[in-house]
Amino acid sequence: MRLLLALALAVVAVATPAGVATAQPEHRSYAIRNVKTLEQDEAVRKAGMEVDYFEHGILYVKGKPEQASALRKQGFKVDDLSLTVAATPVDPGYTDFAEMAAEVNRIAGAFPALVSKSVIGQSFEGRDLHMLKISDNVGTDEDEPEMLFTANQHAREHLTVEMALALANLLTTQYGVDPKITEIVNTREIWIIPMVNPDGVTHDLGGANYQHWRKNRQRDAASNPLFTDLNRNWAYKWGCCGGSSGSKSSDTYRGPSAFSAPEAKAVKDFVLTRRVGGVQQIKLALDIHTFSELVLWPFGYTTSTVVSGMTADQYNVHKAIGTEMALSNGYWPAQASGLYITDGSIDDWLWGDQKIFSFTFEMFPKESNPLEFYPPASVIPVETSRNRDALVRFATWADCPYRSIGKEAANCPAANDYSLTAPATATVAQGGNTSFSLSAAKTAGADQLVSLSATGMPAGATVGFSSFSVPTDGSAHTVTINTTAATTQGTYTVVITGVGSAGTVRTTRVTLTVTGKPECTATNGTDLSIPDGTSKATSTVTIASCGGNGHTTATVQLKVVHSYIGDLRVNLISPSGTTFALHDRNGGPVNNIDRLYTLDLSGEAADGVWKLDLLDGVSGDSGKLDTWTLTLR
Ligand code: 0X9
Ligand code: CA
Ligand code: CA
Ligand code: ZN
Repeated sequence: MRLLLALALAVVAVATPAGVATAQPEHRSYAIRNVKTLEQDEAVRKAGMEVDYFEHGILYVKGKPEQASALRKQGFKVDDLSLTVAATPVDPGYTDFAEMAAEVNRIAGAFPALVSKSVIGQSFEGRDLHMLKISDNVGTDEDEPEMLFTANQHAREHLTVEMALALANLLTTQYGVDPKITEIVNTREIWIIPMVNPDGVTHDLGGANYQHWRKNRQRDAASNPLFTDLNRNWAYKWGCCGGSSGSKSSDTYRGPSAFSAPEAKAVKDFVLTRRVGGVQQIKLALDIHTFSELVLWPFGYTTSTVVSGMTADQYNVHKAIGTEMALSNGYWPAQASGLYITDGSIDDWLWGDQKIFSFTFEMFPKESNPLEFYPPASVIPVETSRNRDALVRFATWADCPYRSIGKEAANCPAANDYSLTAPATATVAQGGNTSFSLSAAKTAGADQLVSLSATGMPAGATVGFSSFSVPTDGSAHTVTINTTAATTQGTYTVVITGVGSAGTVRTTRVTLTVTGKPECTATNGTDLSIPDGTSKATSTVTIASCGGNGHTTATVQLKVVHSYIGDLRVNLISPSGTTFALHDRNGGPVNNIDRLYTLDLSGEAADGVWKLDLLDGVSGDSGKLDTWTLTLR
């Protein structure tokens, strides 16, 4: 339960060596073990402790040392988590407020044609909230899809400001160098707010050691603390659902009212200025956090996927774009509430209130370790460049996020428009070919001539069109997909793209199933329980007469039902004994795995017994292997 544990520890500025001046904790964090019954739970609450959350039979609470000793006398095992946090010296390699301000000014000065800098407001303590706009003709509000990047709502998540600044540097220094970056800067308007919580950052970096500080530094009229978790202060379903705290000392204190925090309010007010003629210009947003290596999307306040304010299509767009980014950067994709319920978070508001497709990154590290939020600054280059490709892909959807599910004609109509239609599915035997019909039909404006192409084909397969250029008159044309004997069996999403003579780009998607040599694939669908703890479960399949080696793009389709996949390791072991890691403790507390893994098995003889090892690693979880299918060629 790593991310949550880190969250629970955070409010307490602790374990600094004697003599070092630091904020004294008002409350300490405790873990109360073996809370099994409601009566025990009740006893803890009666002792006056504030419950943060419950996980793996452990109740994480905050309270006073007297309350902890009272509970110990009643027989509870109460661990003082404060004592487990090591003092970590501040690493000067991270960007502080003054350095961030200098850097945004430097970037704006160095690229005046591409970058403009502004200040969207002030923090509680009066620090400027700096923002960059990056686009061609940056001084003009062009009719280009806009994107918003925010970072460092949480003070101690210092890697996030580095990510925001690295993105600004990427977009500027690579302009005119990297064609993809040039295209993004020419066709989008990108807003970057690298440090949403400068007071918190300044506090966190203000001593010899980090302060483990998360919230802002707000105080009430009497100067009493009103330190607020900015990512619980947004108005959409604010405080609705147990995903934030009403207690001022809590690390997830939501504030006295929505947008009570000046930093959240300033970002909100800026976003509202991007409504032009009633149309929100910002189409995509990313809020950057650490840690756990996750890509999250709304809603956080509910575990329902489709709910009032989120249609199935809208959920699927979030999922498609989020999953694409996760496949690029190696993070785990999930709906935000799969982690834990949050209410009043920025992404719920950006979507729920403004219909901006919004995402949250939780950056490095994947797991908690003694360093938690504070990896050495030496990780900055690798952990920021790691997201480069994911962010480039992200930007490509900004013109019409619905394109990610092939529904742009319905959702992003153009003046001159047409829809492409093909069957939803097609099946082809390995080495054979299949044909289906395709048509382009005008829905608005002028007739167009549409040139066709396809992506997403299996390796070695080719596509043919009866005509590469078709009119938007609805007439039927033929698409043929040819495979070879080496084409890997499996399921593919073939995206057929049309570019109309008036510039309108439309796509249609065909789910293509390649049925292969049946001797080269095997399924074991027998449920296998995964023991809780350190002994592994092993499932096997036997490939008897495939012959030769596996393919470079062999696959394992894996379905696991498990309460905490962040503890789970899943390895594939070839007949010769080589281990291939499929899942290595990704995804934190997210439930279940239902995923296709692609592996290079070309160095492994196909025939023999293939094993799947599943190891839970940590106690407190239960689960089972549901089914798995190995496809070698
Ligand atoms: O709790 C949070 O705000 C985020 N985790 S962190 O450790 N960086 O504090 C997770 C937010 C996930 N929920 C939503 N994005 N809605
Ligand atoms: Ca522009
Ligand atoms: Ca604009
Ligand atoms: Zn955070």
